Amino acid sequence: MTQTLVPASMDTAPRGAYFSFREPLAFRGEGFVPTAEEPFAYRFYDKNRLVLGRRMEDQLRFAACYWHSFVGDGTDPFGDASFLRPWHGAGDPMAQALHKADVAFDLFRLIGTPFFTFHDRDVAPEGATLRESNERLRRIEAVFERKMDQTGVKLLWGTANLFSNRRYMAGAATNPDPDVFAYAAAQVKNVLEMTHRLGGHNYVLWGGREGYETLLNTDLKRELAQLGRFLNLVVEHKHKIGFKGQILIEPKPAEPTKHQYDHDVATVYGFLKANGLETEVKLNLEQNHALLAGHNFEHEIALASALGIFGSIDMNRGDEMLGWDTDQFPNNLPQVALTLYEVLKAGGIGQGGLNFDAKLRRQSIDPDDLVWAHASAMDLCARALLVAEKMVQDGALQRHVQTRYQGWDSPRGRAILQGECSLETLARDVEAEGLEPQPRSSQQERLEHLVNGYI
Ligand code: XUL
Ligand code: CO
Repeated sequence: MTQTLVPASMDTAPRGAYFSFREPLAFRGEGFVPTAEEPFAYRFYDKNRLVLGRRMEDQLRFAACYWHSFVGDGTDPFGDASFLRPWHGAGDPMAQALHKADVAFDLFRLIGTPFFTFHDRDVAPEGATLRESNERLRRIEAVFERKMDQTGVKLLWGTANLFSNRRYMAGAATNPDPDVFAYAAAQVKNVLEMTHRLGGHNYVLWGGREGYETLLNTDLKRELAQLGRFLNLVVEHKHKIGFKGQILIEPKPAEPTKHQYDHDVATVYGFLKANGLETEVKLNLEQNHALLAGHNFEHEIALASALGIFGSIDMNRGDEMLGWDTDQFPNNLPQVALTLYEVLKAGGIGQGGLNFDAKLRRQSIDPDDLVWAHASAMDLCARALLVAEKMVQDGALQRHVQTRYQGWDSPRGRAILQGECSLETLARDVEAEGLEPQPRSSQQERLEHLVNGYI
């Protein structure tokens, strides 16, 4: 049955109706004292403040995500929806999609986030056919265009949901059935073009179902080849339509599948190399995905940067005691400071951004909890950026690293790296010189003390 399509121009909720906050949150500085009239103001997020020569807003490029904040209903494996948003439950799904868009853009306005992100299925309900789904998406696109125009909020990235529908249970690009590959390709084509029309700065592919549960039913080699083909098609189409944004893969080791092909930065780099895509595709790194892969976030950012594939960030956190993807809002200052230090060392966030791929806890059921969660996370990141700025400006950490490797500037160090030595010549020199290298302290504790001083 076809659902009624509500005209794109019909906004269903007056601005500000959903949240008790009415006016955009202000920056009031560190001395801010909350009052009943103004319970929250930014203490650190001063978007125009210059940090290492760039406006804070441009250094951080915050984005709020559609899925957790407006689609998520608080359901967990043991319990039903707890948020009870007015656009959830029974009702005309297109009218609900419009209501959701009104509230989403009102949140963006209140917290002052310059960007947002979405999956196709977050913003418009799936239809009976792909054509119908695309038509519905087109209606929402018109609403987005108008709202983006009115608010100045921009699109950090769009993406296609290739994991929720049961057709994708055995994968999208890596499905044993080429019809599913074709369907996924058609879906990505549509969202990539929509992202392009909306001026998106990036397009993300997260392969939640691109993996497997057991080798007993899986041809791993074949699936990897399919995935390589798929990604090549995406890159080809990007160039065909003239999309200037970055194509980003988002690594994650597991969940929902047991083994995911885009495990971590190193794995994805190997995959890109094998498919000749290492200069075409970059990475969207997520804090909690790094932890699940057994790395810390800094490692993943530093490695991606070293390999030239650092693209963007999904900013959230896990829980030290839980080994699954809890997607919590960031709240740990030292952790985020070290993360942003690596981002600054990587040359900044570039065309990417800090997307809050984070969700409220199931018991945070008030509409205003969405405002508090985002605004607190933004202020925390701003504070962390100021710490990272101090780390860069002071330069003591960087100087230590430089000194530690300065031997490589010696004639021997250069000769080795320039390929002027062989095992034979090195062995001869060591013997002739009676060489005995002298170990030096790496001073980890002193450096950790320095970092605590910046915080
Ligand atoms: C899943 C995840 C996704 C991607 C977009 O863990 O992070 O939400 O960010 O598909
Ligand atoms: Co993510």
